[in-house]
Amino acid sequence: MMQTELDLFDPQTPLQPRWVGAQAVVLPGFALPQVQTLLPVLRQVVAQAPFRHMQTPGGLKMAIGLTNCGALGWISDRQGYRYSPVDPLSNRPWPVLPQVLIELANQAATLAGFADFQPDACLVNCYRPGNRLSLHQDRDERDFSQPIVSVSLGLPAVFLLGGHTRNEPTQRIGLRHGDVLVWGGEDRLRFHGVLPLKPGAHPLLGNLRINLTLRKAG
Ligand code: MD3
Ligand code: FE
Repeated sequence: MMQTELDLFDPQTPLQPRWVGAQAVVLPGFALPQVQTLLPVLRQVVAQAPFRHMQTPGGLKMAIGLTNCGALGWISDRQGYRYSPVDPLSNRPWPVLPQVLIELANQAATLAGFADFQPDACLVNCYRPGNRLSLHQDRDERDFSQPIVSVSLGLPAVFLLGGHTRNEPTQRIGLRHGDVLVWGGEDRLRFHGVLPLKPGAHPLLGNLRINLTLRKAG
């Protein structure tokens, strides 16, 4: 059965942080206590700035649906990848970054050893079965000494964590509903990606995986 709640009495419940790099840690189920608050808040964000399939600089349409909230949002078009203070669909500022997300990210970053993390951007990725994210680095932020915090919701995924060059071997890391991943320091610029999402039905999100990445972009 798929995990929907944290069962503290289940000895299998993974509560231990798993360090997957010197400064990269998975906090299993860390977001679960906030999920009932997060989902309506996310619905509000998507109502103001809907998921859309952005163009890559090469002219292809991305399969993953994207939107943003916060002072800055990550965008892609024929001009390239960058952060923008306005949603190009509406020419209006992105929806406000909800306080519950700022606090969740700040608490997770603190546990991982990054004090005072103050995100100003949250990229929201929406995966459907078959969608994948090819190996890449996150290099569009101003200050690489700032960590990134990701929150996984809905269908589980296999995350690929590589090295500092594209050709190094990757480790596979399972990410489930409610898991939070924090990475920074020497792991901040590691190549990473997501394997094709397997079909399934999550009790709260159906056939979707939503990934939030909280960043200090500006
Ligand atoms: C560890 N998103 O939006 S988040 C992205 O699941 C992105 O949607 C993925 O990569 C997703 O740019 C992965 C977790 C993640 C992201 C980047 C990392 C973990 C990382 C970079 C280095 C090490
Ligand atoms: Fe990334």
